Amino acid sequence: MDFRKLKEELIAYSKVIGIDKIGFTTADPFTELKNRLIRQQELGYQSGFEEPDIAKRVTPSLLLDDPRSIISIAVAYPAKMKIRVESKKGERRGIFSRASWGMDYHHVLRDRLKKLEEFILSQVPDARIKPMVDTGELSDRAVAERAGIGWSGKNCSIITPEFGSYIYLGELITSIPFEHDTPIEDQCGTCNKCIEACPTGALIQGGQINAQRCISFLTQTKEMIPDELREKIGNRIYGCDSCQTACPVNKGKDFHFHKELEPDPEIAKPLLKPILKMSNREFKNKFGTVAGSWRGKKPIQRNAIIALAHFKDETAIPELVEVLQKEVSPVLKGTAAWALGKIGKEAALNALEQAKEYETDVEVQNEIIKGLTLNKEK
Ligand code: B12
Ligand code: SF4
Ligand code: SF4
Repeated sequence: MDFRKLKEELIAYSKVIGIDKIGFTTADPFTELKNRLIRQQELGYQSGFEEPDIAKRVTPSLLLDDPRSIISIAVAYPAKMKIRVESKKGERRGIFSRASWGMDYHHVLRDRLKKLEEFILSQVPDARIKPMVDTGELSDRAVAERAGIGWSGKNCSIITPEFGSYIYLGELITSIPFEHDTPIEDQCGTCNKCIEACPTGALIQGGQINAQRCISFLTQTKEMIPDELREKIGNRIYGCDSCQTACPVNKGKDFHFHKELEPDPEIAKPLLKPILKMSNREFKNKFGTVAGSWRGKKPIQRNAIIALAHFKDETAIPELVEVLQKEVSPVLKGTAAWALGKIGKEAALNALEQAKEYETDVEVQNEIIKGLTLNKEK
């Protein structure tokens, strides 16, 4: 079999099926990454969403028998909405980060990887292939970097000269010894804009993140968010793009190649108040197809409450009082108490004072007291 020819055919085919960049690398262990992962773990900088088994993360041969190559793919996503919706006084909106616009990218990339796999199998029926995107063991970025898709930026993202960093990544581990591509040279240079732009100081230094402080991570947790970090979330209800919007390489980059990735502005930038009253079914109907719904309704509701506090939206007081009085989740109740304190006004103060009398949950009580203090400071 002429694997060089097959590689050329695969590259040509990838363009037909909606892959924007493809690269090939060896299936050698990721030795530098291994040390990095151990260090990140020691420092407590990991998010906990990563595959916990470091050996599997860095050793393709633990994932596929006798692997000979890894094919990395990138799919570019839009940076701007074609249809704009405005966040107005009394009708405030939250924002999902760009990586959660349009259809959940896991489906989109799995579809592309499946097509590539089928193509390979049509030529090499006994090939062994293992696809993965995001939830797999490998570091999609480390694979992409080594396969020459882009360089690893100081903001941690893989940056392509063509599409910037607004790309999703996925890969196929294969048993075919494809010729490998060469990595791209780091082009960050002396620039430091992403580190300066990070609202929480989560980027410790170029290429190193403390995920526990990253807003993207915080918006995906299920617990109460620490006060100091709550203040920084703004109106982000899922994910964060600040270290990418600050990046000069992304300037003017806005690609609309894939109609499945086109955002519906009512979903990607939704009105905040209705989110607080949504049933599980309503939530699933509205947000079920986007990547940002993977943790369920409550984290998005908690983030919507924080966003309303950020806007000091007085018109949201009735909804927030209802959460404080009727919600079961202590996280939502507590966050609503804090938000009522931030917004101020008499109705908010009255609701907090009432709740202080009957609330039995310690965590919620703490937030009520905090809310009362904030409210009285106004
Ligand atoms: C856990 C995770 C997170 C965590 C932690 C992020 C992080 N930076 O580690 C949180 C929840 C914070 C997160 C946020 C985001 N994520 Co995320 N996430 C992942 C996941 C599941 C694992 C990442 C991981 O293992 N991190 C551990 C670090 C140590 O390794 P790494 O970043 O993968 O690899 C690099 C470093 O190890 C570095 N490195 C290795 N050795 C050394 C040594 C030195 C000295 C240095 C400087 C660097 C260095 O080089 C590697 C290659 O770049 C991947 C999917 C996957 N399976 O890989 C998606 C993934 C990385 N996320 C992705 C995206 C889109 C995001 C967000 C942009 C989403 C958003 N808008 O909110 C943000 C960006 C935040 C940021 N600045 O990184 C994309 C990245 C696409 C791209 N262009 O790079 C991925 C690949 C998902 C996908 N398949 O498309 N994410
Ligand atoms: S995603 Fe936001 S919080 Fe996380 S590192 Fe980038 S700018 Fe900082
Ligand atoms: S903002 Fe500057 S330093 Fe950060 S990733 Fe982009 S080019 Fe690199």
